[in-house]
Amino acid sequence: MSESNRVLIPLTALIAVCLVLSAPSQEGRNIAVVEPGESLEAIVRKAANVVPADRQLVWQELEFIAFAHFGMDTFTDREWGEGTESPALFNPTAFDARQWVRVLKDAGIRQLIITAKHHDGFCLWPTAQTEHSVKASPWRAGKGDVVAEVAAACREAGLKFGIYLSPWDRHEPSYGDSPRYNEFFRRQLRELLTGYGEVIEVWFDGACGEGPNGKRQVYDWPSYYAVIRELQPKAVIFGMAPDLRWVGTESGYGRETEWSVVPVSPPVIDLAKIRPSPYPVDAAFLPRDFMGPDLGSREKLAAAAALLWYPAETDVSIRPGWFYHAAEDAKVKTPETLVDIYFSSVGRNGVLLLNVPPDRRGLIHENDIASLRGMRTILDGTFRTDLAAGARAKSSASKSGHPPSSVLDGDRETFWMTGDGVETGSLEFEWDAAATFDVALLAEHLRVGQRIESFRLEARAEGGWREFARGTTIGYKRLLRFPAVTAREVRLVIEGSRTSPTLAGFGLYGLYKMKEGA
Ligand code: FUL
Repeated sequence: MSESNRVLIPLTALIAVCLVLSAPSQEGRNIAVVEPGESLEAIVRKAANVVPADRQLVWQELEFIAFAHFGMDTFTDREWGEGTESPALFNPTAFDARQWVRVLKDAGIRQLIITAKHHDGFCLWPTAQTEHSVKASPWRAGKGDVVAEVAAACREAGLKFGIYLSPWDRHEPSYGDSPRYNEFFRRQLRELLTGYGEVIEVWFDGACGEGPNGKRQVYDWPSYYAVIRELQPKAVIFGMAPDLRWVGTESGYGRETEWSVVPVSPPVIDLAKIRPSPYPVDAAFLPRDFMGPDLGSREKLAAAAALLWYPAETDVSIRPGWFYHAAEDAKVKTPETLVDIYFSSVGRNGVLLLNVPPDRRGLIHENDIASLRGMRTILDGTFRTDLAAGARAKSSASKSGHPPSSVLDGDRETFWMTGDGVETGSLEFEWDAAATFDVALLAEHLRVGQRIESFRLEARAEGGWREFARGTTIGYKRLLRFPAVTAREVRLVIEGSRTSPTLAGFGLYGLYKMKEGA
């Protein structure tokens, strides 16, 4: 059995797991159980061989996605409605989902998640489960369907589509009568997952309250996952679910050290319930937020009962609030702040989920559009020319079939790798003429796992190699900014890795300054 397969064997499920592993797909290989008495060294190597499920990898490759908080709160000027709002208030005057999608696509965003229902319970689609929806509103004489128009606009423009269905529902009378509300919620999920084409992400927060009966609602998470897996098997589930982890802040800034493999132990995971299936964790996982500053270091791994591929999604709003408020029109984040957030989320092994809340017209506001355009100008200007592309690459040692030139070919499927058991290494890049740069991009090949723990970048100067940047984790993508360097030779030194490190991409760029183009 190969190194990467050896990681996943809860003894009790040996045979069935081996059947799953024989498939070419990555499904079912995103969790590894730690055996009692296993050494730290063995656990670390095991963590380095946990891989994303296919749906997690597809999501990661989107890099930059959007949220549209739109609904009753847009018209009441609130952030959290109470559930008593009259549907008569919902009446956008110039609703145009195509405008949203155009603006987002131009900004380089690849998916849109709509708030189909927020905490106030008002539904943006004509659900059959309650009257508290667009069909009771004056908008389009009660014949409108926001979810349908957004889904269609996304499909037309080639954007992926996702839904946020708030479990907390302050309107629904059955809320708090747990079995009844769970059934109501599953029915709503069914409507959304059958009536609107492909849904690629379902977003759950953990907000929870008491119902009119004075009882706290107990959500039946595994039964919600089952509906999603049945109806949209390619969708990832965010937050209160085992697919995607909330990064832990709403600032847009991820951790400098961001491991996609995190240790899980009871009560978060019930080892007896892990099943060899494409969704091995669904029945075993007790959802909660993972918020500490260090989630995946060796020290944390040492105490793990299991190791889960659980990557970070970094959500932030372009405005102070999640919903549109006219009073915040002058508080839209600047292009420079959005770029800083991009570097600190996408550039730190996360996916950026940027909320752009449409206004009362049902349009993205001009100020938000201007900021997004400015951000795109800076990002395009920065990443248009990869100065590393024309370099000659050589390395300390590489595994056969994984030459150093693989990191410069723009293809994430080809990658450089050290020989078996070699956990450090270096790559050198050389040009005919000196280049000047102040941004570096590094990318691991996640299909074999996340491995690199520490690295430095050096430029050849008189008297030898001089360090100009360093970092810890890389993962899907690591972006670094540093004072400009001019050099003809650059070296990446991998100082530590959990097993043989890989590198699928390497780039050097000059950060675009807004005034140059203004
Ligand atoms: C939270 C909600 O309470 C906020 O209103 C917002 O929707 C944010 C994205 O998620 O859980």
